[in-house]
Amino acid sequence: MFTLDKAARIFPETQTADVVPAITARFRLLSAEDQLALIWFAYLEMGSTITIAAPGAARMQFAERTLNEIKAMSFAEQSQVMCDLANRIDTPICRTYSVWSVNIKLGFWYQLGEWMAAGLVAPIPEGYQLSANATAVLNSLKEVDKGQQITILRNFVVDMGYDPQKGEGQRVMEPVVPPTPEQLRKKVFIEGVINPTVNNYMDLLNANDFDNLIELFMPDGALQPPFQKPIVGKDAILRFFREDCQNLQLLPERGYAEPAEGGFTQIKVTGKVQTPWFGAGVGMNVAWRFLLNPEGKIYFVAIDLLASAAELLKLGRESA
Ligand code: ECH
Ligand code: GLY
Ligand code: GLY
Ligand code: GLY
Repeated sequence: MFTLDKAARIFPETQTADVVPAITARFRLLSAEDQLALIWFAYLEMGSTITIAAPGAARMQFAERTLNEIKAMSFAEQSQVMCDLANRIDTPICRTYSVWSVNIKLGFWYQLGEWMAAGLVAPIPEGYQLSANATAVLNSLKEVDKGQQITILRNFVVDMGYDPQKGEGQRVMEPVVPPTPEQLRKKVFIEGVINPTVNNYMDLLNANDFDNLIELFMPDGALQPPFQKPIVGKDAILRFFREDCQNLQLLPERGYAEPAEGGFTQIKVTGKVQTPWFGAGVGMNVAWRFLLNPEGKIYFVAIDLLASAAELLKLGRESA
């Protein structure tokens, strides 16, 4: 029978974007000053080719008090706060930051970036020279595709702050948007796969219909986001959907299904995903690797960020 470990190894030839954890690890070894300057330079450069959407008010209300506190500080104090966040020091602001959902963290930095550009928050010192290592990391970052770049940038932001509970505590998240009304929903078409569970998964996630989406999973089912450990059990997966998965756009293109042992079915689908932060400006190349039980419920699904666009065409055994 399948265990979670075994399920995670279906379609083993799927090539994921290993550059993402590799660059993230090299980044972590840099000084806080280098980290902040590197992100600033990367962000400026990316801004010339892709547009980031301003976070909405519903999201920003949670960071507002901390942002105003920072805005009222001297430049020296502001720089200290930013370095503390990067160094993951135990301070009140670092603790507050750590309980925010990913999107609130991103919104917080989005605002600080705007204020840095406007001269209201301490800028990266003019003429700041990155160390040789930091320059090398920045150059590596510039070479990867946009979907990989924004994933790396997001990792940097997620990693900051000080969390005494190591992710186990209650999270501060923005309100959950209502699901898209039935008549406005669109349906995906996946070449090569006709499977109601997989199609419903895509359509319900695209409609922010998390309460129905979660019913596609087995009670002990698991979902593995890119470069993360599986999230196990319906409660935890539903929490993740509500907290991290609003307004995503899943654009599956093609797939391949085959029987697995015990009456299970394994299905690999490839396509693109858009985040509301960048919309159609960045299409991330992804694979979904589903393992369904004989009743068609999801025992396991992994979402992988692919190494390259060529991976979109690698599906079943015949292409291996
Ligand atoms: C400044 C300098 C000082 C330091 C910092 C700065 C600001 C940086 C800013 C960065 C903003 C970055 C952003 C990144 C957003 C990335 C979003 C990504 C989303 C990926 C989503 C995926 C979804 C996949 C999934 C699918 C499923 O089927 C199930 C669920 C799920 C410059 C001031 C820090 C402002 C906004 C990468 C792949 C498909 C797994 C979610
Ligand atoms: N040939 C199965 C796989 O993609 O790994
Ligand atoms: N947005 C959640 C993830 O990509 O892991
Ligand atoms: N405005 C970006 C987002 O909603 O995630």
